[in-house]
Amino acid sequence: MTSKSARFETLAIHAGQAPDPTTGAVMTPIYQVSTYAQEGVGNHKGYEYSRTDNPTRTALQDCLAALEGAKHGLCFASGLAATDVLVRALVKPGDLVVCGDDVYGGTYRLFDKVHRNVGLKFLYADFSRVNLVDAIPDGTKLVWLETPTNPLLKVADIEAVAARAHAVGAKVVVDNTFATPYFQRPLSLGADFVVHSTTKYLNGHSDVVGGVMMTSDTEAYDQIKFLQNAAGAVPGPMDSWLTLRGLKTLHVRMDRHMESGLKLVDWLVKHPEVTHVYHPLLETHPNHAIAKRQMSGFGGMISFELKGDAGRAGRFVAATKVFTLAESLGGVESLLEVPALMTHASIEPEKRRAIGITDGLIRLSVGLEHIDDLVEDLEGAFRA
Ligand code: P1T
Repeated sequence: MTSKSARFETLAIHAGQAPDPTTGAVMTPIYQVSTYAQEGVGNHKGYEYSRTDNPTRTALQDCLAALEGAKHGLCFASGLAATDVLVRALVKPGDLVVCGDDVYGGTYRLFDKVHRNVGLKFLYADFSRVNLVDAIPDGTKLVWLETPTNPLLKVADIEAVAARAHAVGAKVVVDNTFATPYFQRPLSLGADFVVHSTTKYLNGHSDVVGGVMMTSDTEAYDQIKFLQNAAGAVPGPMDSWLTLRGLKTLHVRMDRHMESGLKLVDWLVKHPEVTHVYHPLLETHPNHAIAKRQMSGFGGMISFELKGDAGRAGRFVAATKVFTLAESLGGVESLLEVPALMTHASIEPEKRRAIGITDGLIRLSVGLEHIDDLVEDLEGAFRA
């Protein structure tokens, strides 16, 4: 077994994965099994039933926890399943949750249309701008943030948010899906929990939907593990295995996503048909200094505003040939979409506009194709 002090690249390939003791298989097998033989009642080898634990899932959980610098990881059937269980484990009806104002539309939908109906209270704040004392009032029990945010790529100072949250006795969850632990480690900056949609960069190949939550708080982990088993939204062995395989190249993929992303940002900033580019590593980004301090880089997510009306954005995204018009992100293939009409359509139009998600905003997930093909593809769409 790899030592916990090994470097990121080594952990991504080995953490949680010793050669199979029975056969010597170098890669963790897909334990496609629902139940496990017991020699006598309760006398088993650590596995009873695959909702509770499955060896392929255990390997994935341990590898992810090692990458995030967490003691524990728990995987779920989707990013939203992880979010749902984490919130239900940490707060109860009547408790106040303060959430970033710019989060994935499905996260907002879960909080506003599901959790609010069972008595949780939500406040939304722009953690990248507001005074944190005003944003996180006394009595707050949980602070939920994405940084960088989806889709506006706003950056919050995780250390400052955690300091204020802890001062009022609240726990902090960072959705680290966009940055990945390769570029940002929220637990080392004071966050209590990290969640990911593993559907995105962690798996990286757009062939699995999954989620994970990670923490070093053993008491909270026990509660969340109880709920993971009690509610049962777990990933199957095949999905766990595919994600484990994807993780092995995370560092290599992220370096290339970043290289191509930065080239496209440079090109878009100078493009006469573009009015605004959102990217945390742009020096003109309002939170650039925090981004430089708390992230070692950033991958291939870029949002931008096109000159002209929303209809032009619709024509633009339908005209690309290498970039596929689709929801999701973080895969080897390039994707683009219009958040207002797609990933963030579940946010009421007036709220969306107030946050800054215009109907003409376009979001790119820059994949690993040749950069010249990507530039030529977008140039063709600008002319369409
Ligand atoms: O799709 P799922 O695996 O359930 O993950 C939800 C989720 C959580 N957090 C963030 C930051 C996300 O971006 C997502 C999913 N997002 C998309 C599908 C999207 O295209 O933005």
